[in-house]
Amino acid sequence: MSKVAIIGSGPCGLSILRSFHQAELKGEKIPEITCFDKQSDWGGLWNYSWRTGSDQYGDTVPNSMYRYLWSNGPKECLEFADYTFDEHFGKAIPSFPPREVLYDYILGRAKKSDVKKYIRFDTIVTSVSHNGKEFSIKSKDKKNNSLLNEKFDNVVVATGHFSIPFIPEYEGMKSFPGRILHSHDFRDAEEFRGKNVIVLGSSYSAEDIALQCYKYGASSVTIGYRNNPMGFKWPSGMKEVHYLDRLEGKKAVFKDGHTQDADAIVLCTGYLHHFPFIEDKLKLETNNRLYPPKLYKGVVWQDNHSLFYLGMQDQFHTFNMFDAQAWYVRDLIVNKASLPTDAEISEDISQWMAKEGKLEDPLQMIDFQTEYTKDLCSMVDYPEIDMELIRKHFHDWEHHKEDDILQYRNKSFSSAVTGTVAPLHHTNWLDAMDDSMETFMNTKF
Ligand code: FAD
Ligand code: NA7
Repeated sequence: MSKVAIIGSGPCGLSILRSFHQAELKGEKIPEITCFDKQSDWGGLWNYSWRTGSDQYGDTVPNSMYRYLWSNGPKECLEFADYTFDEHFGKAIPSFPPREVLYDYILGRAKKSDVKKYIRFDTIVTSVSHNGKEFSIKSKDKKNNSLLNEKFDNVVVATGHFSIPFIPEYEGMKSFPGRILHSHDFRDAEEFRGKNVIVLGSSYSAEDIALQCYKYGASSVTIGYRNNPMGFKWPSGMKEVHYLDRLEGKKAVFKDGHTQDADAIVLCTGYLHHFPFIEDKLKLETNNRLYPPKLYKGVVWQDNHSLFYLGMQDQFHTFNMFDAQAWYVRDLIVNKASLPTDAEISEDISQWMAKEGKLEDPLQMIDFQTEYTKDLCSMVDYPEIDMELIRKHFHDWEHHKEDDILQYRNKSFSSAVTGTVAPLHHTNWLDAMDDSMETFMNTKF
């Protein structure tokens, strides 16, 4: 029997575990599976940790999620086709749940699939290499401080790419008298109540952390964009200016001449695709983009077809896209699907990357990733899901954000699997200070 290693038990790792379980239920033969996770529990980033820096074993903490994080897109866009929100919660719930609710949903499916038995927790993969025939994986059981070196036929890298922060330096940082942190280490917006906060960046982390600070009572929030502003209609107390030039004591001086006294600076400057444990010839090298290079169908390593990467794209689509990727990878591993020639693989990758290069705005990017996900779905037996409706939802969501960035989470969407229309939440997101699942669920919608 072939042996498969899955590195990571976040949403992507759980998707591929689920895909094997589904095949097994149909009576298909599945390989011998080992899943490694350096955390002590599953769910990846959704398994919130208060920790920053390193864990009790001295290993870096992968988690980048923070308290009060609510879904930043409609849950209907990420719903699993084979495990709906209705099935999990037994009733319709609003479209933008807080983290704990989504975590519960992810785990609900994982528990039903009985896949925990495959996962070795607190076990970090320290080396992946290939000798032309098989993979060697070195791992360390952090609890027992024991090392293992094992052989595998296939490796699936599902380690995520929002864990290792990219941290730039600006003039004056060394003498800045306040707190400087990366969004990776941001845990609780309450810390910034009454403070003047500078947020650098113009993507999802900058947007959400700036809004969090506003919501939980920061005195002012000044966002410094590098290339393009987010351009939302920010409420009074928030503004967007052009890029930090330098810090002079506690004064932040921006490229457009704007100045702002600051108590704290949050660097929302993105993350690195960082795989120090993978040997160079197998290592994905990319920035955060919709079609990383050298990955056929976004998942198969071009130079070694026994190696797969899941979820390495910049993400509009998430959980059901990870599923579509996982189902395809599973079919390749069990030889239910086959790959075209090297020339065709190369051509396919080039075509997708050329299309990606022409994308001009978020709506086109959404369309691109929807087409990509549809392409994968068309190749596998993933259950029916209306990707066209999801595309429309994402477009509407973008428009809602443009209309009012403080209100977009108060909208309702319909399920692309069941058709269920989400009820409106009892409290507007801006006024909902308690993000616990108990409070969120303990109401009649
Ligand atoms: P992860 O969730 O990062 O899981 C990777 C797993 O791999 C971890 O458990 C880690 O411990 C393990 N691992 C890593 N390296 C090793 C190693 N060497 N050995 C063993 N194990 C290892 N998506 C949404 O759909 N909605 C949202 O609202 C949303 N909000 C987000 C907010 C933040 C702050 C961030 C950073 C991301 C957000 N995302 C959101 C996107 C997120 O990327 C996905 O939802 C999802 O978590 C990706 O799953 P993953 O399995 O690829 O990676
Ligand atoms: P992203 O989406 O990769 O965005 C990174 C941002 O960082 C982006 O706006 C960059 O600006 C900005 N950046 C990068 N380098 C710098 C420097 N040197 N100075 C200033 N700004 C810089 O990461 P996020 O953390 O926002 O989002 C990651 C995930 O978290 C996402 O999937 C969400 O669901 C939550 P640019 O646009 O290039 O001008």
